[in-house]
Amino acid sequence: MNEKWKKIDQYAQQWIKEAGIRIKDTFQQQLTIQTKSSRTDLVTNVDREIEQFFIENIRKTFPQHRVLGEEGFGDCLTALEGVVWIIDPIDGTMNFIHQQRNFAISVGIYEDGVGMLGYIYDVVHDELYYAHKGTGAFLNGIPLSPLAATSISESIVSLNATWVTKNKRIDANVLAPLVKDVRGTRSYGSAALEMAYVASGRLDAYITMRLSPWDFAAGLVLVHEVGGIVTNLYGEPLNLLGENSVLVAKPGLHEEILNKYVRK
Ligand code: 2AM
Ligand code: CA
Ligand code: CA
Ligand code: CA
Repeated sequence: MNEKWKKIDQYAQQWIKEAGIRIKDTFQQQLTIQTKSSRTDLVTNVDREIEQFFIENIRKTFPQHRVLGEEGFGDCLTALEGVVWIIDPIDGTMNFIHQQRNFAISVGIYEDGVGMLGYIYDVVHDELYYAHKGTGAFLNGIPLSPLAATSISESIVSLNATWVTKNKRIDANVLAPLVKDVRGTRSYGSAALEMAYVASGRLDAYITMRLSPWDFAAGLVLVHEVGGIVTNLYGEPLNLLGENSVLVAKPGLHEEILNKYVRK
């Protein structure tokens, strides 16, 4: 890693750990909870405070860098030139509120649209998933192994039950046969953690119908570094400036899910 990226990486890790401590410190406090687009789309004062913490630090230390953050304190981006930090201060806000676990800080750092660094920090378990383009992926400093092929019948796939019941985004019959054929399904409620679980082999695939760039920016770097595949549900590259369906999977499994279930 050259000096420029070493410096960015050092600051990113320092701020992520500090943000984790700040989040844990709020566990004893009363949260202010509001809804955004719907009754299930939640935000708290902590989501906002943590995003602002990152943005203040980035602006002070790297004034040329730009920030895309879920809670809207960053820049309004229409293109991805230069260095862009894509930040989700708390991914899994509903879990944060109800469970005080199963959430993560997600930070992806891109240059001219290319993912260079990815961090997913599981605050409660103190597990930092980290990847640097071309150097590999790590969990608390230990290298993650390249992903090996798995069959559908031996795989654990993460998806929300919403996508196999009547919904606005996908016919409920498309993914129901997949749910029957796999060894098991799971749903953790944090896209970033679910991508980190695919990267670390805890899951074999993750499917969802609606994610924004801050949900997957870090996970994309991480999964690519271990040879996993990330596309939308139609096999196309993800758009880093808009909403996407997302299919993350081990190499052969990705193709099999697309060909046998989605495109059939
Ligand atoms: P969030 O907790 O940062 O909002 C929940 O299934 C997963 O989907 C979480 O990673 C959540 O991120 C993400 N998500 C994306 N868009 C969402 C929305 N409109 N409402 C709820 N969760 C959303
Ligand atoms: Ca949210
Ligand atoms: Ca999110
Ligand atoms: Ca969030």
